[in-house]
Amino acid sequence: MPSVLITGATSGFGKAAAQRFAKAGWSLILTGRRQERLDALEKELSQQVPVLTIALDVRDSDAVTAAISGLPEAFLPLTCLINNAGLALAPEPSQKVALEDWHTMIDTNITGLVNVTHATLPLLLKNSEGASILNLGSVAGQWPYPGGHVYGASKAFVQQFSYNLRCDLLGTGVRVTDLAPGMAETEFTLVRTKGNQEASEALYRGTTPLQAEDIAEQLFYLATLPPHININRLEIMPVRQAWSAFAIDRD
Ligand code: NDP
Ligand code: 8X3
Repeated sequence: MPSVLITGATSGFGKAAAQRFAKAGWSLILTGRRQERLDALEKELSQQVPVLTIALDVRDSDAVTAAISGLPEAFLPLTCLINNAGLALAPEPSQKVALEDWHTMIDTNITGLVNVTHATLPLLLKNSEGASILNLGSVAGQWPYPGGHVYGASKAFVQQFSYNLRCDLLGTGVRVTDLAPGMAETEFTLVRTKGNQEASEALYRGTTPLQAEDIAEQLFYLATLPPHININRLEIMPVRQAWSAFAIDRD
């Protein structure tokens, strides 16, 4: 039975991915910080497949290493890592942002992803043919926009780290993908606005954003491709989202 480790499984893409992989019979290792949500997911999905939940902050490298090195044999070897835990903060311009918010994004989206990848690589290499690392990047990693500052830069890191990992893993059979979604309706904007429900609803109102299940479907597709195929980067937007013109400062 293949197994997948998902970070940030308590909400959005991670939760939908847990449900999608469970539907296909995969064993699940689900992590996130919110214990009660992990408990609810375990209750829901353990009727279908083996589920192990671990309350884990990806920023804590010692905790990440201890949790992953202590995974029970029943969940090994690992077939897929989904590096999904992440967040944006402070939609304001750079000059108005608290430094702490920048640090939180770097610590989570970059350091956290690196922590989990480093701890997990030996487990993926044990079952390397057809194994996958699926990293949640973003369109913000490639395309700039106002208020994107450190969030976009952290996702540019995810893209380049994914590509560089591929270079090192050549010959092992382990695939690496930077999955880069555009606007998707999850708790992402609620987190970004620090709990502003109205701002979150307003962003998605009157349009058709991606849903968490759309991304979960892409993750499952990537993880189950024939083992000789590596999709390096998969960028996906809603049809009702596109780029805009350059902004010009005028007198
Ligand atoms: P959600 O806010 O719905 O989910 C984010 C998940 O990340 C939660 O499960 C949260 O769990 C977890 N998380 C956040 N910080 C930490 C941490 N320090 N340690 C462990 N887990 C953490 O957002 P999405 O599902 O939308 O986002 C998932 C990923 O997709 C992120 O990396 C995001 O940047 C990316 N993305 C999102 C897009 C969107 O428009 N929604 C588009 C492109 C990319 P908990 O709080 O329980 O720890
Ligand atoms: C999240 C998508 O467009 O808000 O990564 O940057 S966007």
